[in-house]
Amino acid sequence: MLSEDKIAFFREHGYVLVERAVSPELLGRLRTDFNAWVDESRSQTAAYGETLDGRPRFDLETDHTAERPALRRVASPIEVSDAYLEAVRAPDLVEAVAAVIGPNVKLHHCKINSKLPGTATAVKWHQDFPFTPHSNDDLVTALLMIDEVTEENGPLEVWPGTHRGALHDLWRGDRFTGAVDEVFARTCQENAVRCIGPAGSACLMHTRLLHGSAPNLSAAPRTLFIAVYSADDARPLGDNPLPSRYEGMVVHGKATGRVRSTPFDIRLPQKPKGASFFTQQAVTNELEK
Ligand SMILES: O=C(O)CCC(=O)C(=O)O
Repeated sequence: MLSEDKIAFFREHGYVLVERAVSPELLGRLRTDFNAWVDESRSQTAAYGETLDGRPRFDLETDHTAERPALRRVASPIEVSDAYLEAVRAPDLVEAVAAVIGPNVKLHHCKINSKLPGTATAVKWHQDFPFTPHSNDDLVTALLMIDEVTEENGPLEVWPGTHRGALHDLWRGDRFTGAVDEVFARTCQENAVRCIGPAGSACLMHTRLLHGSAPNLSAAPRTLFIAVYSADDARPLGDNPLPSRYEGMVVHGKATGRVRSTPFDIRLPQKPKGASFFTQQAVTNELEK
């Protein structure tokens, strides 16, 4: 169980580190499956595979080559790997999530974000809630560290406490870019705290917390299995950006048949047309030139 101190830390800062969220044995199988996907990606030149809505499951960074693979995203790995399906309902992980959003918890979507050594993959500053608005904001993004996450390998960076502040606009004109504007991003960076930890730890992050991450500058991989969970009475208000047959699966407690609403006012997101939100965020590079 998450200690009272850790629960209080999450309430205050909007994130918390959970150690040993999965067993070393399961961690080994998660790595094995991911390494097999990396090997498979060497023979590909563009995003490939298929998920429930017909978009690619495996997404490649623009600098991907057979010699230096840059597999940056696996969408809904739980549909193609027993190990990831086990991890998304790992008892220690989901109990920690339940400790911060209440006993009845369901899955919204999940993915792997990978930064292989020497690749350009980075994540621009954003909040998750504008991607996945729900009737209330009791949502947690759990980032399970498949590799050790260090200061150098492109750790998640958060601006503590911002989950208690405003929701930010991730639109530029008629484009949903999934990123805050360049000027505000600099302020976010000035306030950034890095979330590092040993493999097998998970960072639980409130859906409204501002966060981003820089490229991997090390020789070691940085692989995160990211699962978004909600309280059972938080009902989705937009399209799921990564629909899977496991959407809505109860991972802790029970389905209540209830809806709870809290007031907020945001523009609904656009679903990415490409394999992942990386293509949406890349639009800002053009807009900011
Ligand atoms: O992969 C990362 O470093 C960040 C992940 C992220 O921003 C997200 O899941 O919303």
